[in-house]
Amino acid sequence: MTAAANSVPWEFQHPMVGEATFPVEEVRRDFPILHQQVYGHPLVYLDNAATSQKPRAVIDAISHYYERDNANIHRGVHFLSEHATEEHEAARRTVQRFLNAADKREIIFVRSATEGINLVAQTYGRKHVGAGDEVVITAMEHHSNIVPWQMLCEEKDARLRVIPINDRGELMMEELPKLLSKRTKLLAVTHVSNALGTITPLRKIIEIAHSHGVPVVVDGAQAVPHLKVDVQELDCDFYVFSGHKVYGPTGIGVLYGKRALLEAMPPYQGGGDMIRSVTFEKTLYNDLPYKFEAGTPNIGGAIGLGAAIDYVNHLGIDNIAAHEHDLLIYATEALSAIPDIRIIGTAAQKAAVISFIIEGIHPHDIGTILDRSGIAIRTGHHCAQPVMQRFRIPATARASFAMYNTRGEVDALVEGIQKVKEVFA
Ligand code: C6P
Repeated sequence: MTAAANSVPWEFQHPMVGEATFPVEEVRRDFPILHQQVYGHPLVYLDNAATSQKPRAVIDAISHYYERDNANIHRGVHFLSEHATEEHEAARRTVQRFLNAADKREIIFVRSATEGINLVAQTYGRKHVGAGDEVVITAMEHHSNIVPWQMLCEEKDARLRVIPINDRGELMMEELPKLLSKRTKLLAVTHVSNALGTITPLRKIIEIAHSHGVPVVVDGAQAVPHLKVDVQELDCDFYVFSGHKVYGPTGIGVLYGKRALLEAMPPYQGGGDMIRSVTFEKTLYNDLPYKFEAGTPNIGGAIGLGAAIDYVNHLGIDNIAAHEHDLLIYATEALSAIPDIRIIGTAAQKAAVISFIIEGIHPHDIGTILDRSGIAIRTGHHCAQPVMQRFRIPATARASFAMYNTRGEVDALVEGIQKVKEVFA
C-alpha cells in the first residue's frame, strides 16, 4: 500500500478553517474529563463517534436539576412538578429550534437513536409494510438502522433492499431509482456513516424517494454533533439522534417526525402519560408528542441535552464543523503519509472520522498499544459489519474527532502509530 492511494479530493471547504480561529483551548477548559493522565500520558480522547465528553455546563445542569428541581412531570400541581415540567418542555423547544422543526409536537423524547428507529419500525412500519413490500436501506448503515427493518421484514414477509457503496465508501446513487418501486414503503438512511465518515447526499436521496412516494427515515446519530441539520430544508419524514454523541447525557435521544405522519401512527408503548382516558373497554390516546412518551421520561436527561445544545449553539455548529474539518484534513494527510496505512472511507464528503488499517497488524493491537500512550480510539466492526464485509476486512481502527480535539492530538496519534509499527517491525 502506498500513501498516494489515500489521497482524497476534498470537495468542500468551510469558510473558517484552521485551529487558530477556533477557541479550542478555551473549549477544552470546559471539559473536566479531558484533564487527566492515562498510563502516565495526557488523555487523548479520539473515540467521539462512540460517545462525546460532557462540558461543565451539561454536568451542572443535570446536578442542578437533581439538587433543586427533581419532581415527576405532567402530573403534579405542586411547585417542583410544575417547574420540572417547564424545564422538560423548554428542552423540547431547544431541540425543535436546533433541528428547525416546524412544531414542538414533532419532537419525541426517546432513549436513543436506536429507540427512535425501533419506534418508527414498530409503529409506522408495522402499519404500512405488508407481505411482498420492500424497505430500502444502504450498505453503510449501523446495525441500529438495519436490524429493526430486518425484524419488521421478517414479521411481515417483506424484503430488505440495499443501496450499495463504492470503493471510496460513497453511496452508488445511480442504483437508488432501480431499487424504488410501488412495493417500496420506506427508505432508511444514515446522514453520516460511523464506520467510514461518509456524509450521504441526503437532500438528493429524499427528493428521489419522495418522487416515488416513499417516506425517508434518517439516522442522524453521527451528523447532529458535526453538521447543521434542518429537517424542513431536508424535508425528511423522520430524523433520529442520541444525546450522548452531541455532548449530552446517555439515556436520552430524539425522534423528529412530520406531524401528519406522527398523528396517523399508532402508539409505540402503552402506559402513563400517553393516554387521555382509560377504561377497561377503551383507551383514548394523548396528543403529540405525549402519545409516544409512555411512562416517566428521562427528565434530567432531556434537561442535560438542552444544556448540551445550548453549549453547541453558543460556539456555533458551523464553527465546530470548520474546526473538525481542519482536523480531518490534517489527520488524513498525516496518516496517509505513513507507509502501510490504508484509510477505509475516502468519500469526497466526510465528517471527522478516520477508519484505518495497517498491513499485518490487527486493529485490536493498534488500539491496545495506543491506549498505553493515553490515546483512546475504537477498534472493531463499529456495529457496521456489512461495511467490513464490503471492504473484506474484519475490523478497523477508528479515530473520531470532536470540537475539543487539537492538531497536537493528531500528532500524538501519528507518533503512537509509529510506535505500534515499531513493535511489529
Ligand atoms: N455508534 C459508534 O461507536 P445509540 O447506541 O442508540 O446511541 O446509537 C446507535 C447508532 C446509530 N447510528 C449510528 C450511525 C451510530 O454511529 C450509532 C452508534 C457508536 O460508532 C456505538 S456502536
